[in-house]
Amino acid sequence: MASANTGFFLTIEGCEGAGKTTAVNVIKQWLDSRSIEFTETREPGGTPMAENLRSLLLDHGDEKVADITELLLMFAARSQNLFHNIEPALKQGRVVLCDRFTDATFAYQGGGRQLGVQQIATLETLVQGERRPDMTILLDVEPEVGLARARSRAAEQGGQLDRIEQEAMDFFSRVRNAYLERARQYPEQFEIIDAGQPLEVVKTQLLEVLERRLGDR
Ligand code: Z5A
Repeated sequence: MASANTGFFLTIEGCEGAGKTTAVNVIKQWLDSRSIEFTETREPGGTPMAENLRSLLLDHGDEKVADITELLLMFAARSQNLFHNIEPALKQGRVVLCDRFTDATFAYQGGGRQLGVQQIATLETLVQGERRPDMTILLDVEPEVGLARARSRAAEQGGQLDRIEQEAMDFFSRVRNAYLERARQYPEQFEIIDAGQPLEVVKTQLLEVLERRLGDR
């Protein structure tokens, strides 16, 4: 359990349509209800420059993005977010709530793009030093289910899927497997919630995790 006055770095992960946005809102309400001070951010993004990098990464363009370029831009954005948001907030003893972090790189670039673990781990140390999430909530869902949700949401909003969302199903199966492998490797960091369940069940389990891990703040 985390005690008050110590920063706490909480990240949310999952494949597309797992319900991260929904979960982030539940967590924010819970933190507010406890008067726990928090900083919310997301990756890639979180600062003006990192948000520009996000657009470069997700927008469709004519120029094919090399896998290594994608990897380096993810870490470039992360470096900005750590410098401007995450590290200062943790030093002030705040909870940092981050929608995706480096486990997404291990899952998408490592698993999805098959870049492997080693070079990502090297960049992780370069960019983050010792910094790792204190807790990661992994919303685990079958890629077919998550993508169907993401597609229907995009259709409802009249938008289109972003560049990465347009990958083939086996890409997302590798992403999911890489996430589950990370969770197996770091059981103290990860809390897995079955996000294929109805929203109310997911929400109840989320609140149980928050009480257990952050309840004494
Ligand atoms: N990326 C990467 O490759 N490497 C990295 O290092 C990082 C990121 C950090 C942007 O991420 C992209 O960047 C992402 C990975 C890559 N890949 N893509 N594309 P993002 O997090 O900003 O975007 P996203 O993954 O596409 O998020 P999303 O589509 O917004 O998913 P979500 O937030 O998990 O879903 P949601 O909006 O909460 O829910 C989707 C819909 O499903 C919505 O209508 C909900 O009402 C519904 N929903 C949610 N939960 C349920 C349940 N339980 N039942 C029924 N319906 C539900």
